[in-house]
Amino acid sequence: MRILSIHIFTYIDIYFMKTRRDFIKISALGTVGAAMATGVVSMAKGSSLPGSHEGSGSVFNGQNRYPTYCEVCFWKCAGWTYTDNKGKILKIIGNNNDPHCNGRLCPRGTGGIGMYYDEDRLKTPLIREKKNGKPYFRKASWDEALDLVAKNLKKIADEHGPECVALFNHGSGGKFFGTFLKAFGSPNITAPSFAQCRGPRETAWIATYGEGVGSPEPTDIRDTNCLVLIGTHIGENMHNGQVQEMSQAIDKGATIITVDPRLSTAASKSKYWLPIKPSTDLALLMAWIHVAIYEDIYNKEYVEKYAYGFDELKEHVKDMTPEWAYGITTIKPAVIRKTAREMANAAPAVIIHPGRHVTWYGDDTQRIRAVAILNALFGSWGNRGGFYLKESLHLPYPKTPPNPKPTKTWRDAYPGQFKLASMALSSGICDATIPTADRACNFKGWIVSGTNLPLTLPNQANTVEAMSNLEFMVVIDTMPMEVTGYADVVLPECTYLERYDLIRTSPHREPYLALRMPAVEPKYDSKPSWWIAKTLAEKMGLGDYFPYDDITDLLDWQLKQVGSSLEEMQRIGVKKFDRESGGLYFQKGEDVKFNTATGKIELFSNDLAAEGFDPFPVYTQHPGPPEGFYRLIYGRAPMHTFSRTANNHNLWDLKQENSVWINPKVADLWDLKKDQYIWLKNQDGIVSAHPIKVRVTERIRWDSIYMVHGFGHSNKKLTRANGRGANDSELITNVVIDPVMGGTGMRGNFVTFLKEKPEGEVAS
Ligand SMILES: Nc1nc2c(c(=O)[nH]1)N[C@H]1C(S)=C(S)[C@@H](COP(=O)(O)OP(=O)(O)OC[C@H]3O[C@@H](n4cnc5c(=O)[nH]c(N)nc54)[C@H](O)[C@@H]3O)O[C@H]1N2
Ligand SMILES: Nc1nc2c(c(=O)[nH]1)N[C@H]1C(S)=C(S)[C@@H](COP(=O)(O)OP(=O)(O)OC[C@H]3O[C@@H](n4cnc5c(=O)[nH]c(N)nc54)[C@H](O)[C@@H]3O)O[C@H]1N2
Ligand code: SF4
Ligand SMILES: [Mo]
Repeated sequence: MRILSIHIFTYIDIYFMKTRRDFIKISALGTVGAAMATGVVSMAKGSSLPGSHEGSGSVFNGQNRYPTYCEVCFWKCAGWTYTDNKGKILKIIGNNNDPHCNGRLCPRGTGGIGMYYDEDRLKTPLIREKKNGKPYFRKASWDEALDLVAKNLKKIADEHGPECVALFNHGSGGKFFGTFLKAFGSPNITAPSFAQCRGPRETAWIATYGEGVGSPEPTDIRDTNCLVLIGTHIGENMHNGQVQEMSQAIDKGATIITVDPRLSTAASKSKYWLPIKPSTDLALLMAWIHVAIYEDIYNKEYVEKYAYGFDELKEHVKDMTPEWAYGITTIKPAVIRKTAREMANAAPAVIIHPGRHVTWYGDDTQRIRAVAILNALFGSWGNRGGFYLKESLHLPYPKTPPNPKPTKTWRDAYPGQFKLASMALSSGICDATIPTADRACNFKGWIVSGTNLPLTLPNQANTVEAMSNLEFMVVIDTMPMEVTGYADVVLPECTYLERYDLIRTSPHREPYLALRMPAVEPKYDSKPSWWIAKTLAEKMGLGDYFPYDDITDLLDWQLKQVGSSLEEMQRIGVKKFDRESGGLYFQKGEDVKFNTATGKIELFSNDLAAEGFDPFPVYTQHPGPPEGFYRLIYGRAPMHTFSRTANNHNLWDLKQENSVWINPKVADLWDLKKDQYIWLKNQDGIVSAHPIKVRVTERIRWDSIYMVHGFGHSNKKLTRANGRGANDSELITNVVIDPVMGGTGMRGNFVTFLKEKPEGEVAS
């Protein structure tokens, strides 16, 4: 019998408040020859500097090439960075042996060089000071800056306990700060990629299949016969391998069904585009489940063998007919039936895609549960053309002392709530930083690595208030972003092209390893995270938790445990291993024990029932726009990643600002013209800080407007991005929390249009 592995939670989590902290425009930037910190770092083999690129990599066609994996988004494609003999970076191209990219990077990956060359980069550590009551940043040496961080963290630990420090992280460097924080005594490590992104999906999948979907998603798109995309806009959402496989599937004649209130790129390539009324997808999903069961077109053999709770499900959806769903979704019953039959015809080679950014309306775990159930009815999980059974390689880690046992976690701030959240909630920790009388747990210090919280968490005023209440905040970033303006200490990380990180071990069809190594020395006075975290740990007497002198020693040791070496990986970049967990798909009739309470795929969720939630998804209505307002929906542009690339000159050249998509009927009504700049005002009276260009298009429903997230920067130090386009985050003031796992539903916000600059009303 195949026993599916237990889902391991890699992040645990926290909370808290106090000094008035105003945003500072970083003004003290400039090159500085600050002294190296005192950390003990010994020379690595063949390297002139710790973690250096020199003496490694390889020569290819007369150029030097160094393996890397991309950090412009979290698909982590492996590639090669090429330099000339003077050490100038020439290009980055994909590694042919990497299944994340198959040798081809997306435009953002190719343009990643722009991060290295960006002249607006953070160049030296900075310390917040005050002169005549006015805050400013002054340049500092690493030694001084890290001493100050150590002193403040120690003070918080002494006065409130180390658990009152939280780490917010997104990206490779966060792992080192995670090691540091756990050694320091806090379990409160969080990333916005949970409660602002795929948290509901992971929770729904664990409740149904006993394991999360994970990243990259194990969607077997290349062999699918039918791909259903529900508000997931692959093609604009540019996750490389997925986009490539989708185009392969289209070439092979797969049916694409896209459900989106907007004619997305994916919708334009689809056989069926269902322009659903936003916020009603759960009704459509339940109607599809109804059709699958009552037209008897579900996969009986699979359901009988693997699923639990079918009879109750059948009863539950009895009245959830396509006619019922039509009144809610505006999708015609005939279309609902026809598309359900398309899925059944393709089954089990059908994928109802679980999506990725799924924190929409606050009942998101239940919506994704419906997606999970529909996949189970068609037998796609563990079948070719559905979802393959992913595998990754475990890399051993050298022995370190045990971490101190924390006495409290972020969960103490939410007694009895969010028990099914498998990771800490960034929004939850942010909220618990604002002191309230009844809160058992409050946060006093934040370490922020690689996440631009004011643009990432909804309800910007709340985030700013939380930061104002902190006793201490240190930010590790590559750029002067909104978040760095609130820090007490800013630490400049070098870009991914200038550093080593941990080996990439993400799951795929086969286990793969990928190496990132520096192609050039760090510019300015920037340092890699491994060095920053290790040096800070040493200053605090926690050096034993970083049991290596140089990152290369650690990587070489780890690689040797699995029969490779750093030298080999420097030459090949990516290494594939054999699967050990069995076949890529279930064998016909194979016995499988899922990691759920019943050992089955739970159509009826015992986990949800035990916590008092509906064990089957139930559609609830969400408020629609008030008169004269339109629902604010947002998404991705293929050439940008969130807010991190807006100032990258390569990608800025491709797209300099976002625009607001408005239906022609609405544009007529408001007399709005193409390319006119307007301000957006939301239901709570918040006006966008910057104006946004109008795009009049039939591709959006009349009741909604659309914009790409990540623009509308307000940090003047971003010379290209500042003031370009509008920022959706500041307009997201209504947040509906998912009661199951604490995700922040962000699509219940509505905007209206202001044609004149609204003096006195603009947010910042
Ligand atoms: N309104 C709104 N909010 C959203 C979303 C949305 O669509 N709309 N999307 C949500 C989703 S899906 C996600 S996953 C999150 C993403 O949230 P974030 O990851 O916070 O996204 P970014 O805005 O790109 O911020 C990344 C920060 O990391 C910095 N950075 C880049 N590279 C490095 C590096 O190598 N080292 C260090 N130390 N820093 C680096 C950048 O300069 C930037 O400040 O946002 C969520 N929030
Ligand atoms: N180029 C690029 N690619 C990226 C990223 C990036 O920043 N840039 N970020 C990556 C990350 S971390 C994530 S999480 C993913 C996110 O990407 P996805 O998971 O694909 O999606 P979202 O951003 O949630 O979805 C946006 C789509 O949902 C539609 N939509 C809005 N409201 C509704 C509704 O009520 N119902 C339905 N059915 N559709 C609706 C919008 O019109 C839009 O097409 O993208 C990843 N890929
Ligand atoms: S999809 Fe593009 S940006 Fe993301 S890791 Fe791959 S190449 Fe980089
Ligand atoms: Mo995300």
